[in-house]
Amino acid sequence: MAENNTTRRSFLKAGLTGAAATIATGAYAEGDPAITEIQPWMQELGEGVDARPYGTPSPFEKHVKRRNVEWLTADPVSSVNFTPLHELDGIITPNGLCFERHHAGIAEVDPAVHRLMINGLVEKELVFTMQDLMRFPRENRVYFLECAANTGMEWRGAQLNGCQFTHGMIHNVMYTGVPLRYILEAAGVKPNGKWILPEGADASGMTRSIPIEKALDDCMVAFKMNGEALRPEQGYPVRLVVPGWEGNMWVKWLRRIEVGDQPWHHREETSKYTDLFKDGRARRFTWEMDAKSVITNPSPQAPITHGKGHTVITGVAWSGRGTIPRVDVTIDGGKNWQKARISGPSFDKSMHRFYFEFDWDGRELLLQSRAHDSTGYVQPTKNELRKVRGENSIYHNNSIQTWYVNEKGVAENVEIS
Ligand SMILES: Nc1nc2c(c(=O)[nH]1)N[C@H]1C(S)=C(S)[C@@H](COP(=O)(O)O)O[C@H]1N2
Ligand SMILES: [Mo]
Repeated sequence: MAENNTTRRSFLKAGLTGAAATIATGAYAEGDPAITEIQPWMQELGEGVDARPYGTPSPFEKHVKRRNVEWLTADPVSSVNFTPLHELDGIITPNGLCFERHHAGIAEVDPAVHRLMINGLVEKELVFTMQDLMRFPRENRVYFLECAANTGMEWRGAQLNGCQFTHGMIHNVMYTGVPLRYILEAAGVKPNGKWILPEGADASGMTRSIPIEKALDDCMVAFKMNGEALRPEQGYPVRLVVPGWEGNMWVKWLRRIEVGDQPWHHREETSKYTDLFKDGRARRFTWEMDAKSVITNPSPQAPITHGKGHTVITGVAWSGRGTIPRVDVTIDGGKNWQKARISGPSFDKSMHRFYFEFDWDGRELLLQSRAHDSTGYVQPTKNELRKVRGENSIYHNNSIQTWYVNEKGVAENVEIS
């Protein structure tokens, strides 16, 4: 076995060296019209600067969009769509492509009449306008938001064919906002104030109990995403940011924060967002998102179309407990693992981008990635996770994903035991 590993490793290494030559040469095809013909866009003037006051992507990028799975939810206003992870690179999710999860549709809130109230166990109950919020010191931080139900349809077997659908309930955004601590300090939390209850201004009036330690640690009241105002889909004009914790707690259209001495045990933290064990007991208050990763290319929606030879594997990794110092990749279903290359900023509780380049011999592949986070935690296999948590869950499936790639480069969602 050890010998087999070594042979395989040195083979892959040789592949990498060979690949460098492939990158350097783009083959010239005699008479290629893309070279010899003058294209239409070179023959006429383009549009002027007044044509696109707010820019949108090229019409050739129309396929890059959020998608939903029709059978998954009964009605689009209480539904979810998915980030097209296989179309993205780097670590930032563009605003128009951030997945959406609404319990009562998109609230279209007028910021002029929107207020944020702080009440309950505070010295002084306060009501802020948007302008009041802007007068606190602001911070800029990049965080992922992952719905606890991301990958939830995969517990019992491989189901959805594409990383957009299996892993697309996540986005990674730079938020501008006010540390929640400043706002709570302005109101003065009483000594028995141990929990907060943020509430949304949409028709669902969503609420979640959050321990005061988290509220005073790194939570933010955010009004900008990636530099511009939050999109209505993401909670315009203001949302709560709860770094590293499940998406459900990131209350959108934030209108009120109540301070209390115990959790409220509302719907979203009792019947929902709890995991049922085999023996009927439930695992609840599962706030932190465990380390996870997925290969986004190749994947079922992004097959290998260039044939064998130099091939780039890429994907994303994240952890609710810190950074991702290491990601491993295997192309043979876990027999041999190699370190991937992480490129781009490594922020706390933010997405990381990894790459793995290799020389594909055209044979079938079983692709997997495995994240290690800064606490030393390693992403589990599906069976390891099932052993601990059973199969009743929807939430917190952070197990290793497998893509099978056939000789033609077509990829499929599979499970290996
Ligand atoms: N007010 C309000 N906040 C909400 C929700 C909601 O329906 N209403 N959905 C929650 C859930 S379940 C998730 S996963 C995230 C989704 O955030 P996004 O729409 O920006 O992706 O918002 C959370 N905050
Ligand atoms: Mo969610």
